[in-house]
Amino acid sequence: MKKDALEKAYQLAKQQYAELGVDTGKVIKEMDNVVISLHCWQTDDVSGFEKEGAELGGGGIQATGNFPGKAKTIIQMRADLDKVMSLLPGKQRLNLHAIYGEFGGKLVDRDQIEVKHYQGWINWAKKRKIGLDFNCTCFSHPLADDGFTLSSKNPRIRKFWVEHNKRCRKIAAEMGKQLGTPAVHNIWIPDGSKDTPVDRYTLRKLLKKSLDEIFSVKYPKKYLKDSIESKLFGIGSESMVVGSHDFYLGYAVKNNTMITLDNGHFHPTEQVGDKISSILLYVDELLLHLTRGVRWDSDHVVTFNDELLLIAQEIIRAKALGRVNIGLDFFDASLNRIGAYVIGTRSAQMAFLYALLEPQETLLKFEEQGKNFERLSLSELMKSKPFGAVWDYYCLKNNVPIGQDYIEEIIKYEKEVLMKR
Ligand code: RNT
Ligand code: ZN
Repeated sequence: MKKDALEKAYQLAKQQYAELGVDTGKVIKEMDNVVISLHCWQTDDVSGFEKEGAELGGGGIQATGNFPGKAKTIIQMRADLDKVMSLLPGKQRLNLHAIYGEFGGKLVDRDQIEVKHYQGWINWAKKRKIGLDFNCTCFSHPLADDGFTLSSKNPRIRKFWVEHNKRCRKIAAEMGKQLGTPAVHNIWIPDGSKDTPVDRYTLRKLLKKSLDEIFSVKYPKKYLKDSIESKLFGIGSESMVVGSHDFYLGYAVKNNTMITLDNGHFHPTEQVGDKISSILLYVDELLLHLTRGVRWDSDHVVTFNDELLLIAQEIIRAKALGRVNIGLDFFDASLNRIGAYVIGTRSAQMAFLYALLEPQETLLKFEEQGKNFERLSLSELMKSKPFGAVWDYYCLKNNVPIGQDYIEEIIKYEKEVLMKR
C-alpha cells in the first residue's frame, strides 16, 4: 500500500479509537516500552557453538524439522539476527545461552566459561545499542544425561552445575555493567523423572541448596536480574519435574528473585495471563517466555492467539509493563528461521499494541457497575476495530516493511544467504 493510503487509513482508525476514549498517538509512544528480548536459539535449533556440529541433546526439549540454512557459526548467527532486527519495529534485546560463547575452537567446559568468551557479543550489542540477557545451559551435556543437574544426588555433578551457574551470573552481570542495562539471567534446568520417584523431597531440597549457593554471590540490580523458570513436565520427565511452579514460586517469593513464566510450561487449560496479577503482588518483576505449545511444550512460533492476548492485556491492565521482561522462547526448524522470528516477534508486539488500544476506562466502568453484557459487547466489538491500520502505521513510523512486505524480504535472504550455507 502507498504511504498516503496508510496515513489515511491511520487517520480514520485514530478517529474511531478516539470515539472510544483511546489515544492512538499515546499508544504508539507507549510501544517504545515494549522491549522484546530475542532468543538467539531460533537461528540454530538450540545447537550452540561449543563444538562443530553441536546439536540440542536431551533435557526434554526438541526442535523438529530440517529446513535448510541454519546458522552454523557466530558470524552467520549475527547476520541472521541483524536481518531479523531490520524487519522488526520497536526495540529489542538479545537473549543468549551459555553455549553461544566464542570458544575459539577449543573445548571450554561449562564450569570454565568466562566473560572473555562473551566479550564479542557484548561488543556486538554495544554497537547496536541493545541490551543482552543470558541463560545457563544445563542440558546438551554429558553431566546432564542422567536427568539431574542442580538437584543431582551426585555431589560432583551438582557441584559442576552450581559452578556453571555462578559463572553465568558473573558473565551476565558483566554484560549488564558494560551495556548499562541490567541483564536478566534465567535458570532453567531439565531435572525430573520419567517414572514416579519415591524421593521428591530430597531432590527439591538439593535444588534449593544449589540455588542458595548460586545466589549467595550478590550483584547490584542495575547489572543483573535473576529469574527462575518452572515447568510442569518435559519429554522424559513426565512424572515429576523438580523445578515445579510451586517450588520456584516459593523460592522467588522468599528470596525476591524473578519468576519466569513460559506459557508452554503449564497444564493446557491453565492461563499464564491469569498468573500475572497474582505473582506481581509478591515479586518485583517477571520474565516471560512467550511461546506456543501445541498439545505439549512444542515451542511453536508465537502467533496472535487468545493466550498471548490475555498475557499482554493483563500486563497492560495492571500497568505493569515496567515490571515485566518480555522474552521469546520458540524453536521451529521446519520453516525459514528468520521468518519464524519475524512472525513470532511481530505477533507478540501486535498483542501488546492490541492490549494498549483497549478502552480500559469504559470497560472498567461497565465492570464496576455490574454491566456484564455491555462489557462483553465492547470487548467483542474491539476485535473488528481498525487495529491493522494502527499496526501498519506503527511499522511505517519505524521504517520497517509494512504488511506482507517482509515476506518478500525474507525470501530474498533465503535465496541469497540461507540456501548458500
Ligand atoms: C525449556 C525452557 C527453556 C528453554 C531455553 C532454550 O523447556 O523453556 O527456557 O526452552 O532455555
Ligand atoms: Zn522457556
